[in-house]
Amino acid sequence: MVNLQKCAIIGCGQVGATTAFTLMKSGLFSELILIDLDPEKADGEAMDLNHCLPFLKPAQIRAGGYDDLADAALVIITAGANQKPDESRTDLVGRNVAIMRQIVPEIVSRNRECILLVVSNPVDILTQAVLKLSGFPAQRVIGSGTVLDTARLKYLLGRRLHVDSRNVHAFVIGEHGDSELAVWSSANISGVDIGDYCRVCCASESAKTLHPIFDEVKNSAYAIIEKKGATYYAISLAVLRICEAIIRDEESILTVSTHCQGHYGLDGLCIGLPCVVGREGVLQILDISLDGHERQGLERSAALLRELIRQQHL
Ligand code: 6V0
Repeated sequence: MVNLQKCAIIGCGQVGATTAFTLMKSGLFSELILIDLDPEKADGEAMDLNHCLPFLKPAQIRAGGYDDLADAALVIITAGANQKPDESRTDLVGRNVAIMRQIVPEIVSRNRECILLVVSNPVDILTQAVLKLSGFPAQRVIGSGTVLDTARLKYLLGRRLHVDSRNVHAFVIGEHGDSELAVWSSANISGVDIGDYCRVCCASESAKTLHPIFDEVKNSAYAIIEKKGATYYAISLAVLRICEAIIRDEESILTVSTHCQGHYGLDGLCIGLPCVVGREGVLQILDISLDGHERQGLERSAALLRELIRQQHL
């Protein structure tokens, strides 16, 4: 039996440490285990985080080894190389697949009941790798997918249309990377079609003038990495959101990376799609309607991922 109050994070770099901080502040888990190739780094992060506890809800936060994750309900993988300026996520594939080959057998030899949440990039390929290496049911191997990209689109649309980004409903789907796409055909503001919303509330805009915003979404990581070297705050909240959906069995719709078996005509690959997420992981992939242009974009994104999967023998 796994302990729903316990989570392990593998990789305590910028994303892993920020995720640990975010999870600790949320109070979602009462036990956090930090594991890193560099045990001193994990220990230093645990010490720093523990010093927050007098300001927060009680929790146990400690550096550990793989034996410590035997009863964790969730194992989050943030280990691996990150992008340097001018590198794409797919440039990381060989290095990070090799790291998954080290990590996953260590996890599954101790815990076969947990949910594995992959954050390292290229996240769709690594989710596929973790799925294959773990032998877990597909619903319990989840990638953070395009949850972050969807948040970036909501933020930018909200800012442009002068509306709370929580009232913006629009999905980014496909590869978490250069081939991802925005599903404009169903984008809406609290149920009002985005084109209609522009007409009623924001006459200077139209569905068409908003489309270039998506380039900014796609290039966000490049822009941030160019300026400060890495991205970690927003992804940590995206991870928290996925963890909440799982641990509280929320049945929330999130664009996580999941293994497709026939959905959207795609088969045998992990890719970001709107999914219902709850205690058992991905409960359902939603087959939302796409227009012809979006369907082609998704197929192009899937073709790119399929080629990387082939090259990596996954
Ligand atoms: P970082 O700061 O270099 O941290 C990586 C950590 O992984 C380091 O502490 C390493 O010691 C550790 N590590 C490496 N190999 C192993 C191993 N075999 N076992 C255990 N630990 C290991 O990178 P950062 O934290 O910035 O990024 C981590 C990953 O997250 C990268 O692949 C990023 O590209 C990816 N991101 C994914 C995002 C998403 O939306 N899915 C968003 C941002 C970053």
